[in-house]
Amino acid sequence: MPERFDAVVVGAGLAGLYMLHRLRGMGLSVRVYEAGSDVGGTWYWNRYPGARCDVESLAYSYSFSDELQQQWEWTDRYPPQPEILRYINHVADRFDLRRDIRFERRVESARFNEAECLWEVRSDKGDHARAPFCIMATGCLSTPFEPDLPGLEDFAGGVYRTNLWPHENVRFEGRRVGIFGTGSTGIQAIPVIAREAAHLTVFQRTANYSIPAVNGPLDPAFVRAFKARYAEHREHQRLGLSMGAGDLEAAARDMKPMLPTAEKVTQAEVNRVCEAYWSRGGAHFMGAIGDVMSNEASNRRVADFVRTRIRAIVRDPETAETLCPTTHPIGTKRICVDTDYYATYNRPNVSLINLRKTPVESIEPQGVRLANRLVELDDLVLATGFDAMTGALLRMDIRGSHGRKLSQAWRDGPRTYLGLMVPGFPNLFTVTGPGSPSVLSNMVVSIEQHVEFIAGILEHMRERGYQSIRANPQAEADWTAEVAKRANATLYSKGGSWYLGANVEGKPRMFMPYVGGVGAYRSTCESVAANGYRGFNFRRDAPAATHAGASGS
Ligand code: N01
Repeated sequence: MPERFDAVVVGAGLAGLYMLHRLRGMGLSVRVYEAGSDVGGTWYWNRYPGARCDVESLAYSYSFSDELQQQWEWTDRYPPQPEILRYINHVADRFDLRRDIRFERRVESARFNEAECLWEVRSDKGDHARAPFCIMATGCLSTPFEPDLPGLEDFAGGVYRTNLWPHENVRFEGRRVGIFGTGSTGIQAIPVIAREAAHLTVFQRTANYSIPAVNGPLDPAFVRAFKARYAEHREHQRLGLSMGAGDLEAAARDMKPMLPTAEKVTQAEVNRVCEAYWSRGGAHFMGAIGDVMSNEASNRRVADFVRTRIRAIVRDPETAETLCPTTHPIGTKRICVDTDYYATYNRPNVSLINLRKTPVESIEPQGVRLANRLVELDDLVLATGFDAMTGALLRMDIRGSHGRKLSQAWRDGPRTYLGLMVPGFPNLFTVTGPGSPSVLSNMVVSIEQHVEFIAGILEHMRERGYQSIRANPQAEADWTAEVAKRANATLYSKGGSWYLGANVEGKPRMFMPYVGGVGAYRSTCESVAANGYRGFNFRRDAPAATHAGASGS
């Protein structure tokens, strides 16, 4: 027997939990389905050694409850995964969220029942929920990407995927470990595994730019001063051009890019400015030069600075050269933030294989077969990333009006209105979907904004007696064009990154996140709302009825 709710939410990570809290606050009945055995989303699955957020603790947290933000104590400048997971569990308990969540349920299908204006949501465990609204809080980086490594299933040792890391403690003492992947995840895991393993071999396909985190315990006096002005800091995150993240001390002092461009000054001047940001640490480094993401000459100079730093840290010149990124402009693949990443290659128990020179032929039971030799290994770690942004949505069978599949609607890439809705899929929302700032921003800032916007829409509908909301196809087309225009004005398209779907063979190449900044995006959403939710069509009757409902508001 199907169960009936006002809304079904898929996912119990930071997005799903806040969505549940907001909807419940509106008096709605909600069912949340979560594939994991507990809350946490990305922070539940990604338990690999060294996992840590690269947005600062005091920013990477909910702002919706002042009591919560005042009372929760973060330990480090950048929060480690176990601490974030504790925080999320605390939130779930504090707001009594678990009672509406069904764990270990992977949603397999969501189908719109046109006649009754309901979503029919089914899980792999046989659950069947019906609700007028369905909200996908499925995360942007939640579907692991399985690399093409022939023979992997024959490997005799342990195979550990960073994004499906076992809950029990994995020990690498005395073991020869190999790792694939030098993105944000690999760069965090490599220094930690290297300290434990007998030997670590890094199989690098693409060298990446990484900035030292300069992590450390938070100074209590700094935290006190920061919390005294939390509201101001939150406002800065919401409206700032810093994508809602950045260096909090700098934000506190309203630090602007120190040079508008690197093009017309000497490299020495560029180095001086970059050095100031490098020594402060973190992804805020990308704010040192104003036009780094739009001017190739500026970008090259910043990249040159990073390569100089790599050569200064890594003692073996050949290893240093292999680690110097040359395949893409800095920032066009997500900038990495590390602790001791480059210095790890000075350890005698770490070796680096350049897969562009010696590709993998196959994985054999004893290790990795390269063109010139076999690297014998006891364990393999795969830090090979995700089918980002669309993966989690497309692996469900989502069907909207007239049974149209989402996979069909997105055959040429994800097209949305504001990253929130897809035409033809009434009453279905995506939290931080493609076409919104999402992965280019502090995710918690973007999650809160989307959840509050969706809650606002539902309130608007309730007040006016509307039953359905649909994104207008023209609004979707205009917004998709705007997202592309913004991206094309930057260097992002030159990165060949997962932002473009480039890491997954056969995935349509389309720059998915909105690069215009969280402030501009928020103003757009506010203006849409103030104009009766421009671009959305509302109806009072069930959509199958012949009478055309109100349009706009
Ligand atoms: O994944 P990635 P990730 N053989 O796609 C390599 C967020 N995050 O998990 O570049 C050999 O960036 C691949 O090589 P290449 C953050 O947004 C945040 O590291 O395709 N190598 C690449 O090196 C981040 O951007 C935090 O040539 C293969 C790597 O695997 C996003 O998650 C921490 C291969 C994949 O890198 C994803 O990061 C961690 C093959 N067959 C992650 N296939 C925070 O701190 C793939 N690779 C918040």
